[in-house]
Amino acid sequence: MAEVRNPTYMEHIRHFFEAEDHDCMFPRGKDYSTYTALKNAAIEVYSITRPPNATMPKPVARRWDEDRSKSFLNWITNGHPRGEPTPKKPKTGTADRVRRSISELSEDDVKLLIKAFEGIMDRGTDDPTGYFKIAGIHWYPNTPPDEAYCQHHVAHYHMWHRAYLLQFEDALRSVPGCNTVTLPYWDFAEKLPDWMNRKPFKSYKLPRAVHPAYPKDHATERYSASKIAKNFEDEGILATIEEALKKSSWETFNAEIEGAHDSGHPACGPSLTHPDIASFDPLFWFFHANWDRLWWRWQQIMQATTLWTFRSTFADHSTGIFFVAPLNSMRPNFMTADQTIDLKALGITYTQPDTGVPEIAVDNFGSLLAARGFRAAESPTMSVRIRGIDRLVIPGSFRVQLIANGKSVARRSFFQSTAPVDCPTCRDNALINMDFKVPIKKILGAKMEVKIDVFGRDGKPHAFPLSSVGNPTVNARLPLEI
Ligand SMILES: [Cu+2]
Repeated sequence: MAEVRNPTYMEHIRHFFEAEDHDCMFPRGKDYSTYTALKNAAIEVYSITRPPNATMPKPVARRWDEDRSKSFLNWITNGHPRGEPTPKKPKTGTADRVRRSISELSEDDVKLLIKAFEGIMDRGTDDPTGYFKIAGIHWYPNTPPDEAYCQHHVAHYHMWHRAYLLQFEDALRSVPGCNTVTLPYWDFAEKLPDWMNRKPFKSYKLPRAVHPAYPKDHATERYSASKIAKNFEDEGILATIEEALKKSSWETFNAEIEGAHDSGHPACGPSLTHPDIASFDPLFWFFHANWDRLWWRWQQIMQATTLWTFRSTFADHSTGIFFVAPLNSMRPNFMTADQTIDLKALGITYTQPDTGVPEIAVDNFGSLLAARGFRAAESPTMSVRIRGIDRLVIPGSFRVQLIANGKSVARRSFFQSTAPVDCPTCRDNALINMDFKVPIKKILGAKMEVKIDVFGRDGKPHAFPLSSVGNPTVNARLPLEI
């Protein structure tokens, strides 16, 4: 490689280190795997890797040449620019388990999937490989505070669900004759196929009560395929996913994609609306396989498919603590969070629809160097934050809307149980903010209001007064450009 005059961390520098380098240095307390860590250690790294007297990397064959060393020095003298990576096209690749879109399944594939689902649904309610027991891990009948497994709005949200899906897929494959089955995903851009309205996918009947509100024989319910498609459109979910995939930092991607996920749940039907019984609806599994596929898609685009490259996308170095023992642990008996990152190493891949690669977005709501000058965008989007919503008093998933002159201009939902106050994870994170991006044209001069609706067990929204949720405040910012 020739010397790079203007290298950036995301495009060049992070790739100067191989997994073996991190594996060797990390246990000795030398963490060079995130932007902040490497920036702080840059001079030291330069001195130990500089030819001809380098001491690192250990294998002589992998020592840095003059050009690489000079490129690294250029990065230091230019002020350690983070920059953006060139997005990479997501690929399917080879793996033991290829998870395909539900629309890609042949008639025979669907037959096999039916057999596997019925096989685990027929198992006893105490069988750890049975549908009831596995679905019950998500919330009811495991009511907090005794058992609260489910991870939402926390660092392990994606990792926990990846491990959970794997456990479910293993159960499907344990049904005799079904050892080749893989969990398919539901690409939200596609309408649900007709076979989703047939047994055993249409609904699941509880073999025993899980809560007074959900007695034995309660059947899960969801909306029609066309109503679901319309809800996804109205809630702007596909657009939010597209935006999330452009974010090059893990924290920003994670927050945006989980926001889209939160709006997706109530869009599907009454049972999926709240975590309480969401995973008993068979659609839950295809719905969540898609969120997992989208995470993997993002990992591929950002070249963050291994633990170390994944860490290179952390905007905040301290995010890394959640991937190191003991904070990496996930209950019940799941693998650890760091073990979920490399899906390929787990023998799994997803087919990825060819929808191109996104342009990486530069976050212009952040701070710019004043010395470089700036200007306001010509057709700007305003960033609006509703701050300090006390979610513990809201009985279930809820929706927040921005209303301009009586018309809804932006909305987002938040996914939570009907009794958040019982859950220690929710209590730790009681006051939340909701962020919206609104084209300023839509709200200029308009009378603005904020409206919160809580979804009932029947999925219907009911107005919830702002005064009862701690009187949240509004912050608004305009983006700047260089
Ligand atoms: Cu979910």
